[in-house]
Amino acid sequence: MEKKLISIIGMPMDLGQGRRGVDMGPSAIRYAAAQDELIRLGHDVEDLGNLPVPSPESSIIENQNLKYLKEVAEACEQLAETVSQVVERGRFPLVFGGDHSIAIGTIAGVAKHYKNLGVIWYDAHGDLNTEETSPSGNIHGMSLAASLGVGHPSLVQCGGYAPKVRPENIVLIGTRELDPGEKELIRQLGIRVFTMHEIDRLGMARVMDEAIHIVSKDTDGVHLSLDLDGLDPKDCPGVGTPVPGGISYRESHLAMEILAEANILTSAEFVEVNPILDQANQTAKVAVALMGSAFGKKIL
Ligand code: 6HN
Ligand code: MN
Ligand code: MN
Ligand code: MN
Repeated sequence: MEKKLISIIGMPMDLGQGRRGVDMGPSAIRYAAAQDELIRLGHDVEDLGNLPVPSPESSIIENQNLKYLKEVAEACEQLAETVSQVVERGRFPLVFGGDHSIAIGTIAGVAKHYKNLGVIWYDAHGDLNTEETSPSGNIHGMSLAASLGVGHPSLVQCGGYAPKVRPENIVLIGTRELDPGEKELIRQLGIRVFTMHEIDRLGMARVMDEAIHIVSKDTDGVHLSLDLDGLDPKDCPGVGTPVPGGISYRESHLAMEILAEANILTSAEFVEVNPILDQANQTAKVAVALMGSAFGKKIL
């Protein structure tokens, strides 16, 4: 892989979901030596530090169906601005979360620089809820819907425009838990979903080949949104919404290696690492290992 100019941005967000600790995700990923790993692979890496995100103690829930809407929306606007500046400087935005609500900001910052952005959503979940369909009111379960232009205006309009992505340019990988409203939206929009069933049946190599075909067809950029709960909780215990029966460590490395070979990524985020729920920072270490593979690390 050619040398990439990478800018790390930490987003210590935990307002998009119900459990404390995911705000420490960026520190945990840094502690697992993300920057060293990327430099070892020959890339130019700068770390822009963390953006400010309010804590739950200084915030109030005004709407149980859209918890911390104002705070999440404001923080995502800031993230969108920072990510956009990184792209303008010709660099690759690499965002460390934080819960998955931050994807609203990352994608808002990236998508305005592309005519058609492809998105790979690597996750146990669809994150395709709205305030009407969400069982929890947690915004981390709504971020992909918002990027598609579906949901509350404060989220949908992040960055001042909508939608960010078209349904035909996104793929979900590793899906194994969808709420009824999410299934309906998937059918309505015709989104391609590679559930665990497809991964078991076709194998990860074929899934990735098909996924890459979809996200790179008629697109000029591809964003990877990797929720660590896409992996099996045995490999990644440090996540807030674990779902058994997930993608294995090896399958995930293969997926990242195939992505590196295709050389299509223009931005990425690694989210939902919660060190409080983790075992000896294992989940952050997996995040860094996968980053290595995505950025060109080979065994031989
Ligand atoms: N994530 N579908 C559930 C909800 O509350 O909307 C879980 C969402 C999980 C979101 O893991 O990023
Ligand atoms: Mn997610
Ligand atoms: Mn998830
Ligand atoms: Mn397309």
